[in-house]
Amino acid sequence: MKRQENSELGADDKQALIKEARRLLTCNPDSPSRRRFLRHGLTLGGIAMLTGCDISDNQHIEQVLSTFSRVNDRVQGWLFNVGDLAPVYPESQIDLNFPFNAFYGEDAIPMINGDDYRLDIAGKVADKRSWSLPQLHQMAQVHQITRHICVEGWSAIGKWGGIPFSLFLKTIGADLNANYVSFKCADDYYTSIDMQTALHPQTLLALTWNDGLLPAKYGYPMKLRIPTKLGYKNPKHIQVIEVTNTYPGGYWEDQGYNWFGGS
Ligand SMILES: Nc1nc2c(c(=O)[nH]1)N[C@H]1C(S)=C(S)[C@@H](COP(=O)(O)O)O[C@H]1N2
Ligand SMILES: [Mo]
Repeated sequence: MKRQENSELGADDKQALIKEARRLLTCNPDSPSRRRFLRHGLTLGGIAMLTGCDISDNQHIEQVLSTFSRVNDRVQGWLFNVGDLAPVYPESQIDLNFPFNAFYGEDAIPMINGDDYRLDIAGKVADKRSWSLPQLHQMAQVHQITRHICVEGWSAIGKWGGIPFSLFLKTIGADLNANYVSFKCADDYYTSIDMQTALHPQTLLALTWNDGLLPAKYGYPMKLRIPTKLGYKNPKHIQVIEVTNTYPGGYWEDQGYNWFGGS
């Protein structure tokens, strides 16, 4: 399936968008999202629309998410402005009991030996050499505190550190005009993102969580942290990164989850 991002909205898309916006406006008459929506009109980003609703209320998150999952990828691509930043939070708001989630239980978390771990690079990339963990840790590292939002109806704030993914892609000589970056994980999970999201300033190849090594349950030795995307677009235990023009899909996306998966 070929996807188009940021292309002109068709009449059907506009109809769908207006319908969803109307639904959002009526979801809670007193919510900040309603006020924000009225202030920003249709230029309001998907992020603001989502976080504008009371995000500490899980029922409300689910309500808003189900609204968004009915909006197609193209409309989401249009709502999502490349420059929009996901909210960041102070250290005091970090959730120390961060939830674990995967398509299996905690007993099946892949145990990866960091000493012989290699990150493989494939596709439209100039330098396909694989990476060891020490090599990755030697690259420039940044930290960010953001909210992870899962479609199953929970969200939590965490601190992740690692390499800005745009820097990594430039370092390996990735074709930045390619459409997709795909990820294959140690547990057979896979997902893919559009190049604009890959290059977003907050998209991080995360090696740490709360200033320590990324724990096994959260994706050791490395995950992609994308605060502008829902949880299932954040692959853990990454083994292969591929730059491609062929739509790669994803574990949940191939079962009907929205591919764009913006938050
Ligand atoms: N490799 C791998 N990555 C994955 C998943 C998975 O099952 N396997 N689940 C996704 C989903 S649905 C969520 S909500 C988050 C959960 O991340 P956490 O365990 O750090 O909370 O990981 C995402 N990435
Ligand atoms: Mo999730």
